[in-house]
Amino acid sequence: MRKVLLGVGGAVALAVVGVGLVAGAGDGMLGMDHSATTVAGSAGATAEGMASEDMGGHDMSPVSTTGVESAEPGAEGGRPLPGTRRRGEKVFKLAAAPVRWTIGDGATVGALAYNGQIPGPAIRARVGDRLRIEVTNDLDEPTSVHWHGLAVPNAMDGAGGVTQPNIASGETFTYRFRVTQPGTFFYHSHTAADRQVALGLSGVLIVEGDPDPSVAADIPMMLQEWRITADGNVPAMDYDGSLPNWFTLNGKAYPDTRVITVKRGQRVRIRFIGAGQFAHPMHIHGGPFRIVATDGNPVPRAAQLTKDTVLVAPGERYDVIWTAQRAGTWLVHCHILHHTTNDGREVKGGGGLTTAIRVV
Ligand SMILES: [Cu+2]
Repeated sequence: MRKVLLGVGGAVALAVVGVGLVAGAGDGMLGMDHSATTVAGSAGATAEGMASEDMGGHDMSPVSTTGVESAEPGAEGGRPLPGTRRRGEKVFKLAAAPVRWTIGDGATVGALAYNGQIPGPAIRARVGDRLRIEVTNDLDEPTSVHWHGLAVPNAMDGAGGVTQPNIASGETFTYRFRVTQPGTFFYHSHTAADRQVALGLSGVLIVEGDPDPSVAADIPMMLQEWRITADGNVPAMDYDGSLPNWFTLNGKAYPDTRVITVKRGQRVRIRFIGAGQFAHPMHIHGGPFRIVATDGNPVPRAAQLTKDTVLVAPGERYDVIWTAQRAGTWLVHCHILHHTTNDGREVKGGGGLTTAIRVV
């Protein structure tokens, strides 16, 4: 009886570009209901060296929450990461550490996070930027960071144990590379990735090209899955007995996901990011969208598909442009409908991978 698979998650929010995007958090039907329960907790041991169950070698131990700080109440993940300029480089700092993270709908879990956020902070750069990203490992286990989709020098690729030694607990590794392609990317752990990514270690990375003035809102949507048990947060994996029971969009489960507000006629760019280990057919109500980029590569106009559902597999990114045609509240959700529940329950008309675009 094996279980396997990873889960992951992270979702990001934000990036509100341009005019007219009000991005009202949780008003109306998406009101927050922070009633309660702490789901995780537990387990005093540290993650490192914890004897895991015999799951074919996967370390299925829960994230320890002993002595772990909580993110500030109401905190969202994927907040823009401030950078500084130093000698021609854009300098960013990431620190991986455990955190107590409120997924929403009453669930708070122990998770592994960059800078205390799920998903990690959003790194935004421009084509041509030289990046210097200093990664500090404040976990009890080794880690590394891979820049998913970016063409970087091999030594900067972050494949722990392959292109670099793992970053030991307490140490810092500096990644330096130049970004040359505009598009939607993400970063994630590449050490014990089955476990660390599933427990939260990923974040959005966007390389901006020329701005598109016709887009009123630019919203990354990071899709992640979680397995929350009585023992705490354990890695969700695609195998029997390890399947996820919670799903997050930018680190939150509906009804605690962020609603996007735009005006009629405005266009929204949504950047779906499959950060987890499960495929999600993402569907938008109220009219079709055009797929303008896949995996960080622009799609030539003549080849752009117009659809209302796009299957976002693990590791994939789809940038879609949706035009607000009619006033109202239009749902955005995964069409594997188990993924729109919270531990099997539907709350306020949805759950998990559900949010909405409110057109005013
Ligand atoms: Cu799904």
